[in-house]
Amino acid sequence: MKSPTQLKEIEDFKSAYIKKIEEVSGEYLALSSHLNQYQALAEIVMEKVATQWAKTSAQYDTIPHKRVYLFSIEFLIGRLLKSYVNSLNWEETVKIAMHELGLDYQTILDQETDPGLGNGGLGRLMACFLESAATLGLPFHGNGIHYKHGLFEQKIINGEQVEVSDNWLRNGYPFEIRKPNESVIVKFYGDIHYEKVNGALTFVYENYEPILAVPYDLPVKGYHNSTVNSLRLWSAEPLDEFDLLSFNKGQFIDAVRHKSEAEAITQILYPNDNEAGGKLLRLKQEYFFVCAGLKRIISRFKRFNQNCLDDFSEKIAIHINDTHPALCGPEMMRILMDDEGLSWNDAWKITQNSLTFTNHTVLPEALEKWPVEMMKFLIPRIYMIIEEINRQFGESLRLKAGLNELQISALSIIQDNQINMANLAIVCSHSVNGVAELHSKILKEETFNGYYKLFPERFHSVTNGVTPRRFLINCNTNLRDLITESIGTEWIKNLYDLENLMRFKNDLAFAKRFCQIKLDNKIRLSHYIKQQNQIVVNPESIFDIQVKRIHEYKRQLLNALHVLHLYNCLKANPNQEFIPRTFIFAGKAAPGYYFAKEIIKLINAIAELVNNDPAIHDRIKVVFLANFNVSLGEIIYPAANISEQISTAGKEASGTSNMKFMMNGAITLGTMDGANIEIYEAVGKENIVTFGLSSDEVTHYEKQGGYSSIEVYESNEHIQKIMHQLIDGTFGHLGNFQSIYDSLLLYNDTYFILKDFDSYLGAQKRINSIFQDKTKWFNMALHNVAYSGRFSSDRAVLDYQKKIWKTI
Ligand code: 26M
Repeated sequence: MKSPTQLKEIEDFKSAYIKKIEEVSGEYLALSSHLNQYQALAEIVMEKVATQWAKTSAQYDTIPHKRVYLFSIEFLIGRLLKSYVNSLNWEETVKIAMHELGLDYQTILDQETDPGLGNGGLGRLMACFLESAATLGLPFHGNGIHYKHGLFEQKIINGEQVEVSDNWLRNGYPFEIRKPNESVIVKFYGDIHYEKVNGALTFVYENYEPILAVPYDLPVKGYHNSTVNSLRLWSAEPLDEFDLLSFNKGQFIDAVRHKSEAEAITQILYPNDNEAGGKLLRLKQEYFFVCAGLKRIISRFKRFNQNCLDDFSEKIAIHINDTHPALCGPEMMRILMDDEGLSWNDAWKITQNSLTFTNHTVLPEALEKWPVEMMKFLIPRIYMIIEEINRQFGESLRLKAGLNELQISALSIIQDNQINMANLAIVCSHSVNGVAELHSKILKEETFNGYYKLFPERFHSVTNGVTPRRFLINCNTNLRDLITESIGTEWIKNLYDLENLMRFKNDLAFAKRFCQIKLDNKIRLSHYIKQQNQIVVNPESIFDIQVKRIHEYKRQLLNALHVLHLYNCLKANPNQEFIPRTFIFAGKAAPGYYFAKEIIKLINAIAELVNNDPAIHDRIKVVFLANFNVSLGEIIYPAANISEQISTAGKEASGTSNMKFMMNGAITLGTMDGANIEIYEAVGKENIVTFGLSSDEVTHYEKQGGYSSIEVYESNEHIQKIMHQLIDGTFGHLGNFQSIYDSLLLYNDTYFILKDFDSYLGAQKRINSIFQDKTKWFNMALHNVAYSGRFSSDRAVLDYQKKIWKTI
């Protein structure tokens, strides 16, 4: 029964909506397009959010609470309309109103583009942190780049990845506000020389190229509260022609050239994940959003702080998310000295006390290094400051820490004529952390050991987390309702409360509903698969899923080779008892990463072979879903039985899809890597399936130059068979996979795929036997949901507040 207030709310909503449709489309509702229907809803929702936004900003201005600014080159925010509606507690009203107006709510929601302003884990983590901080009511804002084109859209054509440019802004974007009056100028190139002014030697910076940085603000709304924080994304624009002429006395042609060069800076997100590119434009992006963001933060702070910067670091924390914003160190020094007139020492204190740094990967190819020449050329003043930071740091190591020259050069920010950005970030910050226990331990003992020995107190660990609002509550509404009916609503804001679900471990009615929900989610995914890939899958089969960026260290290849092996077994022994499986893959490969693209090709070739072989009788199905993004994840996570987390131990810093799957009741099949180890601790060894070398064992082999993959090959006939199939024409016109064969046998299998193969096979067999025992399986799945509390990003953000930013 609806209350009178609810009825009125629905009626008010409907009339506002009908009017809004006319405003956005110039048509009556009956004639409006789905896109117009979406735009109208988005505008109404945005108006409501904006009211709370203004209020939150005003409150922050009066209450002097320490603010956190998160600097990140990626924020993978996902679609926002449903999130806003649900966080406004408006879900029911909107759903009923839409229904009564004869509209399909889901179709309307599907009109929204999914902003791909990030590559994967790192960017999505930042979006989860923003959502959690707003839900916790904390003053916490993001600072990043307004890419015109986000991560490419992936199509699969003839089994291969084809990249299509993304255009998330094509229909306009209703959830951002452009703030031209808060624009700032960012300066590139130019010359620096010293001049004597009134007897004192000062430097002059001239002939630089000014670029206008224009902010777009997006509201970040807390769940069921009135906090709305901001995500500020900077867009590069030319100074208007008039200003430009007065700047460089240029001609018209120059002005046009300047326009496209300026816009180029924020045209596109670099599509590499875990690999540093070394391109000038990328360095420009990094400096661009750091400079613009810091300038605004500092000027705002002065405005509300009687023009005084003394207690800046007590009131502001600036977080460097991976090394991409590491220029925060020297840029802050530049602003404080050159613009604000502080001495080096005063500026340094403020800078170091404000900055904190998180590392997200230990892969050597991902650690950013920029050529000195490039830095000097593009941002000469910043280079000067980096040199001076490095000189003083070296000096302090020499004098205070008593290090010799060899030790000092190992810690130097400038090495082999390159700027080591991680070293820069560490030296300029007072805190460094990894993103899971094992990862932080590797940082301390290996990657940054030299710094750890010097400053052990600076090193911390904060395990990642994901927001349960997006990855459970909004995407698995049936499970949400079951949980709420069983244990109340407290868990939504305190995920540890899910432990109360263990009360239902012997409750048959609960178990039945729990399992039915999983089945329904699998049916929903099956429809999607049918529609996208024209493959019919069996929702009763085990849904075994690996979705993440395609990368050698994540070992999609291990998964794929196992599928090929199962196929061989079934072909050899067609009448064996076999528990049906659906293997689902999704993920993008960096466009220039040849080997990752070969892996996609192989998965699709295996799919073609297996899905169409009548001897298999549909007992194995292989599906590669194109264009993995946040929206697709929201359909996939709730439908999984098995969460594949099979990286080579020591390589995956944390992983976050492991947490999303877990919350939705999937069982982790994983190596002892990243946060898998903590999932193991949370659920207990009975409720996870692990396999493979440990990180110590991997390191042990690596120190000896690797293991011998040929030996493993020679002693294992299953492996011999699948290896031959890669090159013997098994895949016919779909191609031979010589490069994969070579990487495993000729180049000694850097990621230990063959070494871990048997152990993986054993783990998969254990899964089969558990799956047959429905009660046991339910129990394991329940444990996973119930103990996922510590993997909420609420917990992660609170840990940062306590340990890193010291805000509570
Ligand atoms: C670098 C240079 C040029 C272009 C792109 C990059 C680049 C982009 C993203 C480098 C690294 C990038 O991300 C690294 C990353 O996503 N790391 C992942 O971070 C997650 C959140 O902490 C962890 O869960 C994953 O384990 C880790 O791989």
